[in-house]
Amino acid sequence: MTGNITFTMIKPDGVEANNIGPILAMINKAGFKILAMKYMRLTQEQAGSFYAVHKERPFYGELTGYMSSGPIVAAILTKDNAVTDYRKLIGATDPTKADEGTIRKLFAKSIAANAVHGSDSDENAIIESNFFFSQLERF
Ligand code: IDP
Ligand code: MG
Repeated sequence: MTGNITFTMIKPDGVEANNIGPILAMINKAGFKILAMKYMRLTQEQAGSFYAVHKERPFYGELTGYMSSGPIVAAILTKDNAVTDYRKLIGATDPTKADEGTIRKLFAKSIAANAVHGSDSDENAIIESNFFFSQLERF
């Protein structure tokens, strides 16, 4: 069975370019509801633990530095098949390879500064949601 939540962040480039509103509008238009949301800035250490799965990748330092470089919007989204449908809505990691009309095609600056995060599995959606939100912060 596929789950009905996914976790997203609007990354520092998306915030800096005033794209919070347009990105949230696309999320709502695609049928996702917002269960939880916060506007905050990660420390490099927090970004490092969120992305710990990428610790051995060559871009880990760049990624954690970048993700702590400015504020982000974190949110839990709900919809049937949330993980799969949200990955379709955001498009490929590298915006030059993202399909037309996807969030990353429209808003990403580069492979690192790619506008949004989206969970890659139901299991990670739960882990990532728990990293940012308590039960009291979900509606
Ligand atoms: P995803 O965000 O599409 O799931 P992942 O492979 O999980 O992509 O990588 C996590 C994040 O790390 C990406 O969204 C991007 O910000 C960054 N990243 C991935 N590959 C590269 C790279 O080759 N150079 C720099 N940053 C990268
Ligand atoms: Mg990923």
